[in-house]
Amino acid sequence: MSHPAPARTRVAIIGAGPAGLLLGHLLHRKGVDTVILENRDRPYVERRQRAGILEQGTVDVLRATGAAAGMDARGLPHDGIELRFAGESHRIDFPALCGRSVMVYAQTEVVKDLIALRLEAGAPLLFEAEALNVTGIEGDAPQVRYRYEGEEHTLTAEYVVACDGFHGVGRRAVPDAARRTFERVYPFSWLGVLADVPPSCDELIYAHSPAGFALHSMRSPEVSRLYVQVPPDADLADWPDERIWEALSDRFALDGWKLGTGPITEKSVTPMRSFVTEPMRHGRLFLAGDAAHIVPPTGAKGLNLAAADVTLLASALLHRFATGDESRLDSYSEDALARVWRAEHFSYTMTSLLHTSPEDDPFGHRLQLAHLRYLVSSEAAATSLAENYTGLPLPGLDALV
Ligand code: FAS
Ligand code: PHB
Repeated sequence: MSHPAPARTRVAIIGAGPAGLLLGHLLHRKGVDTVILENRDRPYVERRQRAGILEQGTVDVLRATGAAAGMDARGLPHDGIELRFAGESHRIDFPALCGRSVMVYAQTEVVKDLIALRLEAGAPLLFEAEALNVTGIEGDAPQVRYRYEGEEHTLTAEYVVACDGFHGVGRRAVPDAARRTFERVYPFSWLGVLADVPPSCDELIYAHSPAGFALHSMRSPEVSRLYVQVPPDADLADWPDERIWEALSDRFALDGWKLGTGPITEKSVTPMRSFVTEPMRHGRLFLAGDAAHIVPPTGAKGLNLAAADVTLLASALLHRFATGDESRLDSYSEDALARVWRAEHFSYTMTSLLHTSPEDDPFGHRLQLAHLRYLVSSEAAATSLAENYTGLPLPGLDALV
């Protein structure tokens, strides 16, 4: 059933990924009028394979705001990860090191849960509604022009939040003179697969090998999620299932351990980049999630950064609507970027540590092994990894409960 094309709201949200859906949920449950515009259809958004790890903070905000039923029923709590290199395997014990853990619960499930909540609440969520541009952001009634059901419409709001990902239109509404971008593109990609085979491990395995990086994750006791480092321009046609399993087995190699294989049901190649745009606000336009920043997925930060952005922004908007005070909105960009750059550094460090790069040389390889050996032999080094991987406590959560 199509939704009438709304013309006015308090907060216009572009994008129904984790950022837009969670922001809409956090505001709607506090009685704030929002509209979410999503240019894809519901099946596409719900089946897009992406992240798999929720930080402690993301788990907390879903639980604290009534969006955790699916996660608590089907999520897999994980207390550690394995680092595998040079024929050795070492566990990083999160609770022992930093008192926090993570949850394995796919982004697809988080998105499905938040869409179901929004539709049950009857809050406006328009699929196949493409935002074309954002104007008036330096005034007090910004507008989103969008195409929906073959016609163009205008949505006027008090605030616009671009949660429209790396390729969205929101970021481009910030004047070039006001925008600074920072980027690093890596000389490799990840080939990710979903396979109908029980995971060969209880917790995630991050493997460093001379042939390249590999990651063994999972989606359930029956479904494995695995990644293998490939050249940046890798073509899936060159990677039949047999070659993928062979590369994974080789890179996880460990005496007495065998990788279970099975039917691959989905495969895709994801390029690797680090990207940040500053500031994350211009006038009445705010940026959140991948619209503002991208991290290489080695640190499992992308989805969790999006959740942190919108938790901070939702509490700032609620404070503004309740008191008229704009100070928290004024500090949103600076506060969010502090967390973004911490996550950028951690993701960059994990990526540089674990991947072999074409120009690598024996010296670089030895540095990686020395770093890995330090991580598994020093409590201080392992604590730093555990703190960053499980994530820092979410800002602004108390105001949302
Ligand atoms: P999203 O990109 O998820 O959502 C943006 C939404 O806006 C989309 O639904 C899009 O259709 C919509 N949109 C775009 N333009 C629009 C317009 N003009 N009008 C209306 N709607 C519009 N992170 C991890 O932590 N681990 C991983 O393994 C991992 N793997 C990834 C694999 C891929 C291929 C990609 C692209 C990302 C991956 N990420 C991973 C990062 C990913 O999880 C993001 O961080 C997360 O999706 C961010 O959520 P959003 O900011 O909501 O952006
Ligand atoms: C995943 O399960 O998709 C996943 C887990 C950890 C990562 C990246 C992806 O670092």
